Amino acid sequence: MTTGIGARVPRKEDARHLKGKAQFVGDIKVAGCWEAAFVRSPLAHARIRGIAKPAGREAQVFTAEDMADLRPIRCESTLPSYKVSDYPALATGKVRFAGECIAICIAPTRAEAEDLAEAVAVDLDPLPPVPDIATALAGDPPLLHEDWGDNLFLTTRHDGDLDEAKARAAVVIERSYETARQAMNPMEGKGVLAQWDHRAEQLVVHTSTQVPHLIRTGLSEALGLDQSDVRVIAPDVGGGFGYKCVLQPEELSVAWVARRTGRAIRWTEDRREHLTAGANTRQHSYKLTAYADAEGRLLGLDADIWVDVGAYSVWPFTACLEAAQAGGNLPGPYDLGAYACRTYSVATNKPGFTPYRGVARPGVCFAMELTMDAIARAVGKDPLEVRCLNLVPGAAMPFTNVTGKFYDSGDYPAGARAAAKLIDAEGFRARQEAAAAEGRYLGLGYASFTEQSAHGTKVFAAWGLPLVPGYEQAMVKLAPSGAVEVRSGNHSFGQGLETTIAQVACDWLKLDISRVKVTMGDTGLTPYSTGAYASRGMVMAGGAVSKAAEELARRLRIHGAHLLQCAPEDTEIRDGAVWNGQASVDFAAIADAWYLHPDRLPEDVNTAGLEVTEGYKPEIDTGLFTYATHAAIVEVDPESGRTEILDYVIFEDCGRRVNPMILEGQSYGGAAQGIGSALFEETLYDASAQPLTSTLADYILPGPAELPGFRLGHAETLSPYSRHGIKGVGEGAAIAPAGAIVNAINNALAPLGAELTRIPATPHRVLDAILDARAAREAAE
Ligand code: MCN
Ligand code: SMO
Repeated sequence: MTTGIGARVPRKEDARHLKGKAQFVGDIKVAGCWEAAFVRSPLAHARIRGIAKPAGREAQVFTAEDMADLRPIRCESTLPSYKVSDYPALATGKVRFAGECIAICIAPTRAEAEDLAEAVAVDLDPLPPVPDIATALAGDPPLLHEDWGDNLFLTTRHDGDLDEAKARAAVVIERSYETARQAMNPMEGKGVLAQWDHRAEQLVVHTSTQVPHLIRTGLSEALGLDQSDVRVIAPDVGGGFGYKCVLQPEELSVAWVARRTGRAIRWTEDRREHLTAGANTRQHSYKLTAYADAEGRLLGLDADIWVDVGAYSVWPFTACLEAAQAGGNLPGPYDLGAYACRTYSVATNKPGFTPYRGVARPGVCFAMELTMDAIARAVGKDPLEVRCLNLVPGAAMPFTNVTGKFYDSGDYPAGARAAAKLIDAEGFRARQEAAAAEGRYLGLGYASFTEQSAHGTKVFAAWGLPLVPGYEQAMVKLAPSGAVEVRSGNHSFGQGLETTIAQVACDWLKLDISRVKVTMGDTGLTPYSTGAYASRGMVMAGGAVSKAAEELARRLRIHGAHLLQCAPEDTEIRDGAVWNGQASVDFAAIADAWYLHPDRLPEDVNTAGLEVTEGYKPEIDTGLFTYATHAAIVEVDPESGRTEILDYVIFEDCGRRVNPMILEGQSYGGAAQGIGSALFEETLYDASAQPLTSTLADYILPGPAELPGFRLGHAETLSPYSRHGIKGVGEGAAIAPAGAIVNAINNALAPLGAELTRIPATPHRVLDAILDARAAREAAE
């Protein structure tokens, strides 16, 4: 069986996970390691009058005053109107959200560190809080960053001329949409362990991250150390989902204290810290006006998008990634005529935004897909037909859309039709009618989207961010035993890269995956990589491994040919050996010749040996666009407001699939998170910006009982612009569920005239929509 590209290989990493032998930050044992706990602000907005350390324990407590030499997290961008926030590791002068770190306490155990944290007295002078966008933008609001003059991190505009669309429009759809604030909830929270290595003269930081090399860059800049004085190791990571691709203030404090005290220090995020202080994302408000002709063809779209991004910009993506991406991605997979959009990244007294699987697109897909259905209802057509009328067809590829996005390949309407077929949309009508006859409410909904993956240099450079991802390097080496070693500075944190980059190497070197050892995530052992986010891991790390493995294969054939006494052109690689006709020399013999018996090789042998480092970037910077349509059938109980998902299909095209089994897992997991957004998950704050959802009893995650048996379909349109035609897809399945499910709910409730425009679609909101529709009907009668 081949274990190369396209094989359904079980994941290499699963054995250690299933046996409980994996090593997360919390599993690492270091002699003399102390644990850290943070004193966190009880108020959302306040001036710090004073901090009193407990008497006799001063040496175990550190505040911003102690860390005067530590630079704050400062994320610049050259976008016009962007305002920079200084995000200190420990609050300085003022606190800007409940849960912000004020002091770090260290002790031999976490329990002792927490006791110490409770004994620290913080004197706060409350300031009026900014709990939401309305307060932030009201006349003369309290200011988070006084020198700004307002509470806006950034506004962006896309100006388009809508006059013709307005003049020609047969229908005009105006809607407001809201998506909830959320937390990512990876199984493993954030964790960091820092220690000074006297022998290497390095700060060694084990941290639960998707981006080890980036964290090294960020830490060394903030600490004022040379990058070579810092080694970052990401061990096993129990999920990241975007939360773990930014530099966190706790990482800075722990690193600083370890350096100052000379002691190993660890902090392990607990669930309450995660839910209240760390992970905030997703909260968007939309006001859309869509202009369409009588057939349902979109002529123009006008949009305002507000994003409640919290108090501080995260490094290196800023607080504005969501809104800027939302403005650029709202048109989605559609060829819409004219487009105008304004976005507002609004500062509030909440934790700063971090990216979350799909970044902005779950919100824009929800808004756009509900609008498509509203157009379909207005022109009296099937929502699938209206979609197909507007989706970019295969014949138009490659296609540059209205915001300048370059759709590299695929056939979007064909994908939507395939999803409809898979869910048996035709048969559904009869099913819906039969259910209606029994007084039951069934609905079918679609959502289509594109996922810009592995977008790189020019896209990020245009935002003027401190980090512009570019070339990715990887090393592939023939080990003395004849096995293969792959080293990548990217990381595997659940999405399976550890297995799939090995598969890419197997593809060139034609050996079984059990013979490939993968080392990732250690800046001391791997070439620079900006890491895995924006669904770039497979394309970038896979591309670099592919190039390096190809070159190693070429060198192996040269060495093998010499040992076989033939020309390299007359050889081929298979079964872990170089062959010339019936004669072969296996990799172990080639390795033996290079490492231990170079006398068997010619004098003019390539001295670069059997260790190859190559770099890679796709031929275009604008990204490879994966696309998909999700379709859901739901039943809504109008008495309780409960929604049950009866069927759910995903039809997706991510180019060449490296491991179809892993991809199924990516779809299931992503869609589960999307269903969380659609029906359950919501981080709530009260009017004083106090978090209300601080446990998993308040913040509702979907479990197996709430999830449907997903059914999947695939097309495999190779991208002409990436190695092997691969496109990224890790975020995709999280993008569409809210659109598909709420469209299905609205389809089910159409006989009652109810329409939901807000997620999560909790029973309470469903009932409200039904009651609102009834009240409107009665008022009209
Ligand atoms: N893959 C494949 N063939 C392709 C594309 C991808 O087989 N054509 C597989 C690869 O195994 C790859 C995985 O799918 O590892 C996702 O690939 P890719 O789209 O390149 O995404 P990244 O490797 O960059 O992973 C990050 C991405 C993002 S941005 C988020 S957020 C997310 C996601 O992946 N976080 C995850 N999926 C996750 N899955 C898990 N279990 N945990 C997370 O934290
Ligand atoms: S949110 Mo994924 O790490 O781009």
